[in-house]
Amino acid sequence: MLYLKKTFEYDYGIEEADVVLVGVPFDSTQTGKSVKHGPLFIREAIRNLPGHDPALKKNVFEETKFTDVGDVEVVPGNWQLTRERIQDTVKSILEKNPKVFPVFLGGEHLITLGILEEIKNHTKGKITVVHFDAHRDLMPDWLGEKFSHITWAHHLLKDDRFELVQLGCRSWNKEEESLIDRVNDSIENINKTNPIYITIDLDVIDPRHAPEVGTPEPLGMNPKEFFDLLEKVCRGSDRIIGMDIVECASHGIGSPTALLAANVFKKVIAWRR
Ligand SMILES: [Mn+2]
Repeated sequence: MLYLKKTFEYDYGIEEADVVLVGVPFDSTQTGKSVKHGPLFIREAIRNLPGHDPALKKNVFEETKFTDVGDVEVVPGNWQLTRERIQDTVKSILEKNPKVFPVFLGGEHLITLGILEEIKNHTKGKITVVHFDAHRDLMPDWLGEKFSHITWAHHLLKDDRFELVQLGCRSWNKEEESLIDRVNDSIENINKTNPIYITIDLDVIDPRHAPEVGTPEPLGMNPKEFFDLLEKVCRGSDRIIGMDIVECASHGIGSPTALLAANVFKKVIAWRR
């Protein structure tokens, strides 16, 4: 008998899994607190979550086939090489199982760009990206650098395969304002037929509840408001094709921010169809 505790009690191969978990511990363009240990502490929080959800009257972890493939081996200080490795990893996963629901744990927000650049090659038509964040991340560059955690959404908007819905934003630079009219600000405006990818910067939640993030921003939502909004996007939807949870700057066990992230993971898996 092997007495081993993994992230999930049920660990399937990529080919047969419903959900694949991938860490992306990249933080080279981060300007605030380091977020490279986010995947480690979110995983630890997931490991300690009960699978049963009293509100939904089901055990989410028993009803879903999970696989945790580990972390992408990122190249510190080099986005282009890291981007290739993210894309190769996403490509391999989706070639093995086109129906699997990939969940990425960050790491800084720039990783979302690499993930989506590959996901679009495996998806038909436009993808609606529902982006929860205190910030818009629409800067054309940061200190002359075009690829940064606050420029990734600018790149995304230039690609007509994507439409962007930004929720919870409360802080941005003057340079970003010329692009705001190309972004939706309400879930009422979410396209009713497109596949949906969800990206969550944990700083969308108020720093009182999620203090360990790369760039905390006051006057955010409380967790209840956030989860209610997320539920409206996800509940009963068969259009959610992937998700990432980024900017987790946890540095220890029992981190409230990692615990919130773990609950986001569980709830979205439970709500989507
Ligand atoms: Mn942010």
